[in-house]
Amino acid sequence: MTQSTTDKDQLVLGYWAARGRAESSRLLLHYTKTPFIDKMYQMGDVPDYNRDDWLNEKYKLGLDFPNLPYLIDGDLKLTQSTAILYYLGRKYNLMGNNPKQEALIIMLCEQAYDLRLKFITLCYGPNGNSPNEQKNFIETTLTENLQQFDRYFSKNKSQFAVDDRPTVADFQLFYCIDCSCSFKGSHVLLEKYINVKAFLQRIRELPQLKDYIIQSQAQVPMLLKNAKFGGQVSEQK
Ligand SMILES: N[C@@H](CCC(=O)N[C@@H](CS)C(=O)NCC(=O)O)C(=O)O
Repeated sequence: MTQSTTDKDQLVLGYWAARGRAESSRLLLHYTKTPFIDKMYQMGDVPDYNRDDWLNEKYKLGLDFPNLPYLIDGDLKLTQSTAILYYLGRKYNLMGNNPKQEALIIMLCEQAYDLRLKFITLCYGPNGNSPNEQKNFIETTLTENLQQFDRYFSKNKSQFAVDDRPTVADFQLFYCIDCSCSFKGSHVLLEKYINVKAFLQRIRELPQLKDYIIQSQAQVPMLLKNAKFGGQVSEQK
């Protein structure tokens, strides 16, 4: 991972030492082989989850709306994870070839993000570790979403989500669906929704991403340390 370097022209993507809201952009940057500083802030351990590593810098970076993730690209200083993702998509020509494709990309990204939001709401909530709540999530939210994504992929004639080459949608869909299938028992659904399974596999096997995905899943937790589920690497599939 590109943790530190001295080139001041390099992009800087700042986030916690977690995949979280930064990972789709990290996937894009790795896919495009863009050198970048993957600035990871450390959160303290239980019980305080000290945030000083970030707070010491938060208001010194010149961000209009200081938050994580942030992106610094020369004089452009951005926050809001989807603004960052779409900016990188435009910059690296991964936002489709026409307005129709761009609209589909945004729809898919937001749809995937909504699923992930429901997943993380459970993970950070008091019942994130409850097998019953996890089972309920799998049987309701996850089933409904995978069914819809599966139907979309079965109708879609292109090789990737909206085109014959990857776009921003592929990184967001991959990351959000893959995370949301982390509870024990989710794999049964992936055996049923084979178009979703095939899609995830196709992204996982992209030569530009293969090693990075294995490495980040092995080393970087999905969520922050204060999550009831997903804050430790050991909880990952
Ligand atoms: N809507 C924002 C939410 C950003 C956000 O909530 N960031 C969390 C981590 S996921 C954070 O810890 N921000 C640092 C802060 O609030 O100072 C986005 O999508 O980027």
